[in-house]
Amino acid sequence: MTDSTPHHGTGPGHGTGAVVVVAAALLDGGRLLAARRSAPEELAGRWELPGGKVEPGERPEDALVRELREELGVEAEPGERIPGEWPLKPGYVLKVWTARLLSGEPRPLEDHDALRWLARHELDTVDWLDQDRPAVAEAARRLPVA
Ligand code: 523
Repeated sequence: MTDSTPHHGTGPGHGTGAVVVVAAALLDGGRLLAARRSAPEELAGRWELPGGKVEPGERPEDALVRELREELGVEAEPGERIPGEWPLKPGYVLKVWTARLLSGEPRPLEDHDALRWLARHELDTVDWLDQDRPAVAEAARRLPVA
């Protein structure tokens, strides 16, 4: 970034830099929630940590709460940021937070056609999006071994 680069109001979405996609490692009862995408075609059938794009002017944690409400019908609270960020398609970057359920039982309301709560030893049983795998591995360390 240069000193002359404006911090707000230009470029796609966020003024500077890439559009941030936030995703949640939703942890409950010693399990992690995996969500199977129903679209677009090239991603359908692959599993992801649920989330979506941060809107202009929106805080990433607020976007996370909003996306979980819209996509899963639950209220959730962001926890710690999982260190790292992962490039998606050009101009998009993925950032992940742990999250805990405050209320509701997740349902695949939009963007997904299946949900699974996975114990640590089950994490390899779904076909995760490649770009989600490092964060899933990191989230796994927060799950009980048994
Ligand atoms: N990813 C991704 N992993 C991941 C998410 C939530 C998203 O790789 N855990 C990618 C998939 C898309 C892009 O990030 O290429 C945007 O995610 P999407 O479509 O879930 O974001 P939305 O819901 O904000 O998008 P719109 O439906 O277009 O508003």
